[in-house]
Amino acid sequence: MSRARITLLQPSDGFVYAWKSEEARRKSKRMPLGLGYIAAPLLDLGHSVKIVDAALYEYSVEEAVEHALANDPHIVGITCTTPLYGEACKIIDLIKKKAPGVVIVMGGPHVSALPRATLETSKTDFVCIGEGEESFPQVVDCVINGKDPAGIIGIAYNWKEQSGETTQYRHRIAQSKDTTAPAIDLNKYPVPSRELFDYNEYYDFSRDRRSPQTNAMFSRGCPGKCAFCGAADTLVRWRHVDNCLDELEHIEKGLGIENVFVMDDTYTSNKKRVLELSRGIVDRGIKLNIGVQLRLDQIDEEICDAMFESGVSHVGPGIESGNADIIKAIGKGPRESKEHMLDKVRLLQNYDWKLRNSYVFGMPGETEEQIMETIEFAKELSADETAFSILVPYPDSPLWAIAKETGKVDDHMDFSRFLYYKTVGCNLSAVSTERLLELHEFAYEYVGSPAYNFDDDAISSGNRPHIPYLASEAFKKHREETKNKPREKEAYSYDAIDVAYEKQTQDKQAN
Ligand code: B12
Ligand code: SF4
Repeated sequence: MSRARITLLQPSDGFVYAWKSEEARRKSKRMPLGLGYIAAPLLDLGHSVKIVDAALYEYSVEEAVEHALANDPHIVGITCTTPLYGEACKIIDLIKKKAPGVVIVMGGPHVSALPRATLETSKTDFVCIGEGEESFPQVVDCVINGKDPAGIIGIAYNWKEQSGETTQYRHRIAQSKDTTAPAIDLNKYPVPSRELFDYNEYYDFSRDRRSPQTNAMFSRGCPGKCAFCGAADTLVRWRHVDNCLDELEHIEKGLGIENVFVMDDTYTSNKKRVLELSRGIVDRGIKLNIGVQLRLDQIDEEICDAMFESGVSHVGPGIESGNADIIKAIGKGPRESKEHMLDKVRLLQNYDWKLRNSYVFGMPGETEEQIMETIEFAKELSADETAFSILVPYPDSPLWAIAKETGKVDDHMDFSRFLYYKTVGCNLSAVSTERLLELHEFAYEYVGSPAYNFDDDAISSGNRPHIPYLASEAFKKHREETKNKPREKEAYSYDAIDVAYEKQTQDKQAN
């Protein structure tokens, strides 16, 4: 295969966080992991890859294009969430004007959900639908060697008078269970190429870390069924434990980064797995501040002990609502009652880690009383950080279809207001848009928890310095207090998930 010069670009998201101070914006940028993942196999094939993270430096369209074209690329690949679609289109227009020969490939959540509309409303040549590790190198091969793209799984294209959409396609990183193409094997592909990024420039202010942090992803997919989420009810695939531990070791020892946020949709989807991973981190002497997102119905004391011992310093459960009907409508599952959530949050509060509870309002038909119940519940639960989002029916979520039926959204609309905070992209609730925004402000004021990233002072409370966890006094004390306590008989199990994990583990041993 001939060598290609490729630029991978994330458009600027400055407008998404316009309400934050410049300093807070600058310090809460995160590495676009998806670009790192698709860069790695390209490098292995000998292509040259340059990253332009216009979001990190808040480049204007002109600046982004200047950086993107600086290495005279054959191809520019652009990642795109829904609100960034308009910005991405402007960048593409300017590239096509300045360098018409450059081939554009789009990927990411938004275009994976709406590939056809993307071809209709942008000047992109290709859309990679879903995971790009396998399809993108094949597209590069077609472009460089003038091949026919028709056989590539998971693409749509309008390229050189050829157009088409492959019938077999992949969903984004969350594979639908009835996917028509086999899900990619996560262990086959290299870890993200962090070295291509200005990896020391990514901080996570919300976790009070003034030192760099990076993201990692150990599994893809989620067994949950939340109506507003693109990952709902998807095939869960795990990377092998050793593979994840190697990556963590490289982050700590190779790159000298102390903070990692594991972006798995639910870190706790399988208990045995969490215990193995945690034990591995401790046994290898990896000392990192680790952040995870979890579901309350998947945790018990044993899991929490193991996570804490392994360096987990930030946990983020999705509580979502304090109203029983809304909890049900969201699809949280039979075990997520208010009582149960209260119990589990109290369990999490036994540990010296930072707890960030998140909530969402604006479900279809949700009333002001129901929203107020959520706000009261958030106050009762309390947390180091509380985040309230305003629901957006993203095109990859189950709610998109409902919003479409009501005529409130369509595939060709302006998506720049599809944001979680301070904006109502599409109001499906029973409350006026103005009132929703007022309730959102009120929620932060009333709960009194440091608002998630809302201003610099709020963020700096609840600090927890970097500590060697095994030696931590707090941990020793916790261990001492709990060691003789009978274990909670918590037989949490998503049977199908546990079976799937066993199968993947056995497959690894067989290979
Ligand atoms: C970390 C994260 C953030 C971080 C960092 C975002 C970033 N720059 O990466 C922060 C906190 C800043 C953030 C902000 C927002 N986020 Co966010 N975020 C995530 C999260 C949890 C992980 C992202 C990730 O690393 N995924 C792992 C990688 C491997 O997946 P990936 O990026 O999709 O990449 C794969 C494929 O899509 C494809 N691909 C991606 N790009 C490209 C490009 C090319 C050329 C090709 C060929 C292929 C390709 O190949 C990759 C490898 O398989 C996801 C949920 C999730 N599980 O993905 C939500 C998610 C991406 N976020 C979401 C949203 C809505 C937002 C916000 C709009 C929220 C807001 N504030 O209003 C903003 C938008 C900011 C932005 N820059 O777009 C939605 C997007 C839904 C949608 N339809 O767009 C998601 C999916 C969550 C959800 N389920 O609702 N987010
Ligand atoms: S919101 Fe969280 S728990 Fe619910 S489906 Fe999405 S990733 Fe899973």
